[in-house]
Amino acid sequence: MSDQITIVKPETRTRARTERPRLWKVILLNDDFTPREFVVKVLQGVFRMTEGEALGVMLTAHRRGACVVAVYTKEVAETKVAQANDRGRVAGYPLTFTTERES
Ligand code: TYC
Repeated sequence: MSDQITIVKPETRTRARTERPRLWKVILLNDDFTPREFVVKVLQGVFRMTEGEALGVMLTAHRRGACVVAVYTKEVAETKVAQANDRGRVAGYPLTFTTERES
């Protein structure tokens, strides 16, 4: 029995891919200089909030120091943070948004 051939069957089983993309929080930081109305306008313009939603987020950041604005995939979060911070800088305000990974 020296001519035995081993037949290897290809492994065809695949594993289900159930991983979801990681999400990133966009966080608004309070400061003492940016006017409230300006913060509301930026939240409406960049984050597509209604005036009521934007007011709520602005007031939470004002009172507590920071507020989570929304969660997005990394690229969208970074783009929105850059757009929002640019609006503040162009207008001469220190308005700051940051992003951090969720969990
Ligand atoms: N604290 C600011 C003021 O009193 C308003 C403000 C609110 C600024 C929220 C930034 O994230 C902010 N004019």
